[in-house]
Amino acid sequence: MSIRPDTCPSGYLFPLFAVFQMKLYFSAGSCGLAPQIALREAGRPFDMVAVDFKTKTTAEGDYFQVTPKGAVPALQLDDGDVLTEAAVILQWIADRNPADGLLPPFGSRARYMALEWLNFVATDLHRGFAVLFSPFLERVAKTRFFEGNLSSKFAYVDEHLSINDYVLGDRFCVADAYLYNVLSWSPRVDVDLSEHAFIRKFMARMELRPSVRASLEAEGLRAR
Ligand SMILES: N[C@@H](CCC(=O)N[C@@H](CS)C(=O)NCC(=O)O)C(=O)O
Repeated sequence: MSIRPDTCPSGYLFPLFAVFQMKLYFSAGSCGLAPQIALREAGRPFDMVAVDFKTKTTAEGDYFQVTPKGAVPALQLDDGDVLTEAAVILQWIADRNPADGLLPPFGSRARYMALEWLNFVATDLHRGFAVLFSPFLERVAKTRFFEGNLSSKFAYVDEHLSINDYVLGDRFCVADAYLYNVLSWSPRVDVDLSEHAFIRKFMARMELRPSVRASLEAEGLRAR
């Protein structure tokens, strides 16, 4: 938390707690969609700041000043601190708004199931998609990577969703927002979801949520 010494009108020094509206740094169609969905689920006010990947700038200036990683998402908190890493931002949003049930309670078995999913989406699916988006790899290498490394993961997700509406069963959590976010990239990298009926149903189910619809609209995107 940032505490800024300041002077009150009567001349005494006292700490002022700087309070800002949260800011979500994003780029349309990127992994900033999931935190945006979570913020809307939590009903938290926030501003959105678009990042230009090519120049690493925003309307405010140099994006490296916000995060030296230069990647989105980044969430500037209401005390001015900046949080990065999608899976961590999602946990922060959920934990700051416990009444919304965006993650199960600390210590519960269900919480660790949700964290398993967050980690799986981040390290297997998100990273896997990053390979498919890479400008440094030929199409043939990407196809081999998909077949060797990713297709079994899609099959796992599809099977799980065949008996669960959301990753935890019948209740939404922030891992669903992240899962939806990365799976929505499939058409952009020619991943064919036609064989994954339950993934497609999950995507359609997610797109019925007002938080998802509003987030897509805010990024100028359309439901599939
Ligand atoms: N480890 C980060 C990775 C974030 C990431 O890969 N962001 C991508 C968009 S989905 C990005 O900013 N790419 C542009 C760049 O790195 O220049 C996280 O999980 O949040």
